[in-house]
Amino acid sequence: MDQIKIGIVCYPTFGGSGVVATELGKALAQEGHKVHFITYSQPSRLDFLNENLFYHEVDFRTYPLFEYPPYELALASKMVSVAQNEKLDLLHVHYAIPHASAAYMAKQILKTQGVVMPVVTTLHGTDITLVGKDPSYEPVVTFSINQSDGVTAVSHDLKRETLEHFRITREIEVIPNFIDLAKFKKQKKDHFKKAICPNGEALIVHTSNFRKVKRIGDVITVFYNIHKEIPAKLLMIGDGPERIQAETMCRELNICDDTRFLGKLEAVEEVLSVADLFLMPSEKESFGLAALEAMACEVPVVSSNAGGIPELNVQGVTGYLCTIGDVEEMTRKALFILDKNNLPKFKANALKRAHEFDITRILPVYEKHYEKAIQRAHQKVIV
Ligand code: GMT
Repeated sequence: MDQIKIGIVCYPTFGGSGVVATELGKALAQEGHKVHFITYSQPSRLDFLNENLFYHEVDFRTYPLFEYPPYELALASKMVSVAQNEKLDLLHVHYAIPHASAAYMAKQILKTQGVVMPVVTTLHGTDITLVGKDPSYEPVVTFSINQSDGVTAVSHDLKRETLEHFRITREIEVIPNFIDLAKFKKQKKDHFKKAICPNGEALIVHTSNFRKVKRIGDVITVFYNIHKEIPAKLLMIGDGPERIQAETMCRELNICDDTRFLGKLEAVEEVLSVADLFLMPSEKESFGLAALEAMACEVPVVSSNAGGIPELNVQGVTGYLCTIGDVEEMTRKALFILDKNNLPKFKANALKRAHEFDITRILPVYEKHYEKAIQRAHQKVIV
């Protein structure tokens, strides 16, 4: 496709949607597109320099009258000014709330100035499955999805759920999440492994934002059960509301010596490089990007069967899928994988599966989607 100028709007945090948006922007920039990130702080993975990458900060004023500062208005205004000044060809917003409705507003303002601004919305999960279908947001989410010139969802399950809960009148294309295998690969970190597992213990890892949907308690319980059977260590990466409870649980179960909470990490792949098993017992998960990152580092996954996880983790091949909350089954499957006769095969399969989600395969799909959205937006104006 011809090189274009794209405005990307996302949450700049460690969350999966922000990671996907940032990695996509970086890959597009390497293809020669000019990519302008529009968000309230520097995205955590926007960590490299490229002449095609730009960052525009949304600054929103607080005022004594505002109990809740109107971020969406400041964002829409910023989209308008970046679109005008940088002559953007397209806006791609990640996570519907409030980015899709802010983009709609920006598009309408630009229209009054004779500018056609195609908008692509990518649905990531909780913008649909938790927050979006709440009556306090649903009409706006439905409207802004229907008004987008292109809509993508990160899994078939998320598409299905969107169509089930919203009156959607337009096509949704499933474009799965991806991984940059040039970056996310197993690194040689023997000294690190030796420091954490001095006696050759099995190393279990969990990464998330420690929210309720991640079922952190199940992670601790499964680890406790594994630890009763074989020597093992647990590394918990990330931070969030459930962390204190998880730490309390570790103290009560007397497993603190074998569990470490590492907080938010920039280079997750360094820890994943020494892991033997990844746990993802989530209640909801539209895709499970953290599991894909583990698989790219040759780490098999024991997960729940929630949402879109079955589209990634292959039963009995890259790991196992268990009923949400079935910690006994998760323990059995974890111990099976960790058996030294089984582990090498699972590790190899995990990596092989990750290759199917390599950025080099997914990037052209996004580019095609952009082309169609641009055409559609311009045709609407002619009609
Ligand atoms: O978890 C969220 O609330 C939102 C989002 C995020 O920013 O972390 O996560 C969702 O998007 C990721 C990237 O597409 C997916 O890999 C996650 O499965 C999805 N989380 C949920 O559905 C709970």
